[in-house]
Amino acid sequence: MNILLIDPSKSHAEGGTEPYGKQTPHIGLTYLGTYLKKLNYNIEILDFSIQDSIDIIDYIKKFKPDYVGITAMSFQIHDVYDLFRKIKGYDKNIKTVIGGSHVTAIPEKVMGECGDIDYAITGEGESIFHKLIENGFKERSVLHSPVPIDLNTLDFPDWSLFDYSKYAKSFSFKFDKDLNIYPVSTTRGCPYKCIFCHGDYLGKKVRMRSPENIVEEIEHDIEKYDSRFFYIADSNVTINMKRFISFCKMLIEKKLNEKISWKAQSRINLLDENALKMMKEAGCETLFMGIESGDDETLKIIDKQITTKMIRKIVKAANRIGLRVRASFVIGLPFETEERIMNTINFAKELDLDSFSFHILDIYPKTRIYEYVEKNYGGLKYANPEYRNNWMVLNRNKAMVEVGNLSEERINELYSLAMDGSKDKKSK
Ligand code: B12
Ligand code: SF4
Repeated sequence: MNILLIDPSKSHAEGGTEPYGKQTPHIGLTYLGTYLKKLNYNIEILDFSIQDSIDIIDYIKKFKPDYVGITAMSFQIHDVYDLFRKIKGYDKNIKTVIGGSHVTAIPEKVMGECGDIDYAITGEGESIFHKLIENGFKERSVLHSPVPIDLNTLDFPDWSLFDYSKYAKSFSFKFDKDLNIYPVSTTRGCPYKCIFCHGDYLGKKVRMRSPENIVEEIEHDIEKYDSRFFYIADSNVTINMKRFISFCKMLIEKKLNEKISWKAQSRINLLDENALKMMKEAGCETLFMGIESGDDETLKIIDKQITTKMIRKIVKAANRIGLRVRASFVIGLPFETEERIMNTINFAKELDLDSFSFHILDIYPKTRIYEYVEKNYGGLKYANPEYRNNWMVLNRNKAMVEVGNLSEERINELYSLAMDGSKDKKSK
C-alpha cells in the first residue's frame, strides 16, 4: 500500500518570518513515516518548502497513493484544504487524512469546512493512523489514539525518507561552519498554559524518553547520517532535571560532547546554574528561551511564572558559562501600553543576549488568549472584524488584535522598532 505524507509549509518557511530556508524536515511527519515504513508500507514524504515547483496531481499520478496524509499548523489550513480539493477532484477513491496542531485544536470545524477530508486524526498519530489503514472506518470521522505512546518504543526518525541536502544548513559556532541540523524530540506534551499557546495539544502530561534512548538516537544519527549538529525540538528540555543531567553526563562519558554540537530550548524557571554548566559541558552551543516580556506585570498576566529578576540571573549565568542565548519576545499582550512595550524592548536590548526576536501576538485556536479576545479582556479586540477565526492572517508579524489605545498601525510600528538591532551580534 502506498502512503503519501505532505508538509505543506511552502509559503511560511521555518521560523515563521525568517528569511532563510527550511532547515529540518517536519519531525512529526518523520515519526509517522518511520512508523509506517517499518510496518512495510510504501512511504513517500513531500515537503513543499524544499521543492522548486511541484504539481500535486503529477506527483500523485506517478506515486499512486492509497492514502494521503497532510499535516497543518493553523496558518497553513487553507493551503491544505486546496490540496485535499485537488486530490479528491482527481481521484475520489484516495483516502485523505489530516493531522497536526490545528486539527487537534478544532477537529469538527475542520471537518465541517472541508468535505474533501475523510479522516481527522487528533493528537499523536502513529498508532491510530496505522489502525485506520489496517481496519478502515466507513464514515468520515475524527479519530484519536486511545492510549498515549511510550516514546521509548518508537524507532528513531528515518532521515533517509528525505533528501537532506535540500535543507538549509545552520551555522555552528562550535565547528565554525554551516552544517545540516537534525531534530531530536525527547518529550511530548507540555504542562504549562502560557496564554497565547496551545502547547498541550499532545497532552498536558509530559512523556519523556530515557537518556539512554536519546543518546542511542544521537549515536545512530552520527553513524548513519554523519550528523554533527542537533536541535532538541522540545518546548522544555529541562522539564525533568534529573533526566536532563543524566542525559548530559552520558554525552560527556561517551565523549559525544567532543563530536557534536546541539541547540535546545527551555524555560527560565526550569533552569539553574548547574543545568547551564552541564549543558555547556555536554556540547550545547545555543539555548533558546521564550522570555516574552520585560515587564513584570505583563509576565504575571500571561502566566509565564517568571520575573525579570529570574531572567537576568539566568542570562547572566549563561553568559558567564559561555552558552549562547537567543530569546523571543511578544508584543500586543493583554493590558499592554506603549510604556510596557517599551519596557520589553529596552529589556531585550539591555540583556546580554546573542540574539532576540520579537513577534506580534497571534490568536491561535484553543488558547486562553482566544477566549480573552472574545471577551475583550485586557483591552484586546480584533483590529478588523475579518481577522476573527481567520487563520490566514496568522504568522505574518502584523497586528491582528489591538490592545487598549494601541492601534494596529502603532503595534506594527512598535514591532519594527523592537526588531531593530535584533540580529545575531556574535554571528559571522
Ligand atoms: C518543536 C516545535 C517547532 C519547531 C519544529 C521542529 C520540526 N522540525 O518539526 C520549530 C522551531 C521549527 C517550530 C516553528 C514554529 N512553530 Co512550533 N512548536 C514546536 C513544539 C515546541 C513541539 C512540536 C513537536 O515537535 N512535537 C513532537 C512531534 C512528534 O509532534 P507533531 O509534529 O505535532 O506530530 C505528531 C502529531 O501532531 C500528529 N501529526 C502531525 N501531523 C500529522 C499528519 C497526519 C496525516 C497525521 C495522521 C498525524 C499528524 O502525529 C505526529 C506524531 O505523533 C510545539 C509546542 C509543543 N509543546 O508541542 C510548537 C507548535 C507546534 N508550534 C507552533 C507555532 C505557531 C510555530 C511557529 C509559527 C512559530 C513562529 N511564530 O515562528 C513556527 C512555524 C514553523 C513552520 N512554518 O512550520 C504552534 C502551532 C499552533 C497551531 N495551532 O498551529 C505550537 C503548537 C506552539 C503554540 N504556539 O501553540 N516549532
Ligand atoms: S509557550 Fe512553551 S511552555 Fe508555554 S505552554 Fe507553550 S509550549 Fe508550553
